[in-house]
Formats: sequence, structure tokens, C-alpha cells
Amino acid sequence: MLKRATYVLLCLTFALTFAACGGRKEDEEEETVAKPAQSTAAASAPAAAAAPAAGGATITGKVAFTGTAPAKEQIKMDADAYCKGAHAEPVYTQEVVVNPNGTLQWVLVYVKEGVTGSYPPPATPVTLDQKGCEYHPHTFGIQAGQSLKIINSDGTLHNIHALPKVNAEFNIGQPFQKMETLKKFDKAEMPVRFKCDVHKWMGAYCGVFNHPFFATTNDQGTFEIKNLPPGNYVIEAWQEKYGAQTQNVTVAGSETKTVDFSFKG
Ligand SMILES: [Cu+2]
Repeated sequence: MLKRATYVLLCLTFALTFAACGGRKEDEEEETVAKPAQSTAAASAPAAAAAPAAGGATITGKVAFTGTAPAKEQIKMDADAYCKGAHAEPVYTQEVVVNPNGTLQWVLVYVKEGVTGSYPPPATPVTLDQKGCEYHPHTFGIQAGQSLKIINSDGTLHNIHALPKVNAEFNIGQPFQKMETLKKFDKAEMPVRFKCDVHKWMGAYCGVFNHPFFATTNDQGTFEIKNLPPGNYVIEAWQEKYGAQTQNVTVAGSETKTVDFSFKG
């Protein structure tokens, strides 16, 4: 308790002097503030695709799962009393989430090839919330240059450690509840893993794209990519355990085409 208090005091002193907290490297893009997080609903919502010009084609589909689902693995949060106390029900890893309808949640689906033209990053940030000592959402897409708002909704220390290979790595301590940090990835990269150095069970993935044509499957296993200009595209579906699959699709006008995927356990 005393150690924690000392750390907090040190951080505050540091913050006043250098506007930095958590022992990270200086980074001009980074902004850390302790202020109330946005509403829970907004914070937990899957990362929405940015809004390109309306119109164009829609690609929709479902990611099915066949074979035997791996046994659900319960997360033991005993190492941190706050985390353990945040859950009345057992918590399971999200590496493979098979929905009741036999589909997969948290699959990133995106246009891998075929996008022409440039799509400036939207001004609205994508939110990654640390809540109940889990990341929300578990997988998401973001545009290169778009802000990623990292929120600590927990009354415990989280350390968000991004492990990109193309972009710059970052590692930020967020010791206070309601702390927010803004980060950006400059270049397209897929996937980028996040981990927490304090809670070994915490993990999330994002894809960084030069366009807004990406989506994450929901609890029905479906996805929707909207406003695609006419063209030939390669669509990829990526699942952290089962890897990636691609399909080709051609769209014209404002038609809707279905592209379904299936992963085998
Ligand atoms: Cu953590």
C-alpha cells in the first residue's frame, strides 16, 4: 500500500515536471490525462469502421466454425484482488470465442488488396478500454494516423504494451482509474498485439489499415463492410489462433455481396 502511494506521489511529481507518467519514453503524439472516461456503452462498443463517403457497395458475411471447439479456459485473476472482485461470474479467455450459433466472434475481416485512392484518418478516435482487467474490444481495426484512446476503467494499475513490428512499440503505465492516453500507429500493419505487463492474461489485437474497409465479427459471427467503391478486392478474415483466409470479390454500384468464411477447430 505504501509502495503504491509512493509510486503515485512520484508519478504526480513527474507528471507536473515532464507531463509524463509511468516511466515511458517521451512521445509527442502521446497525451495522458486523468479524466472521466466516456460512457461505458461507447467504451465497450467494438471499434466502428470510419465513415467513408456514403454510397458504394456493401460486403457482408458470416464466419462459421466447424470441428471441435477448444475447451473454454477460465482466467484466474487471484493475483490482483481488484480484478478478481470485478467479476461475479467466471471469466474465460477470448482467443477462440465460438458463438451459440456456431460462428466465431472477434474475427477481423478487412480488404487486403484492391483499395485505390486515399482515405484520410477520421478525427474520431478508436477506444480501447481496460475494464474488469480485460481489453474491450478484444480485436479491432483502426486507420493509420487515427487516434487510439486507451482508457483505464479499473481501480488498479494497468500497463499497456503494444508490440508492433512495423510501427513504434510503446509501453505505458496507467496507474489511475479513468486515465486516458492517446496513441497513433503511423503505418498499416496487421496484426498488432497488446499485452499488459501486470496481468499476464490480458491480450488484444488490432489491425492498422490505410483505409476504412474493415470490421470485427460480432456475437452472431457476422460482419459488414460498407461504402466500397466498385472494384475487385481480396477480402481477408483473420483469427488469432486459426490464422488468415482470403477470398476474391468483385462489387459494382451499390450492390451487397455476401462473403462467408469458415474456420475449422
Ligand atoms: Cu492489466
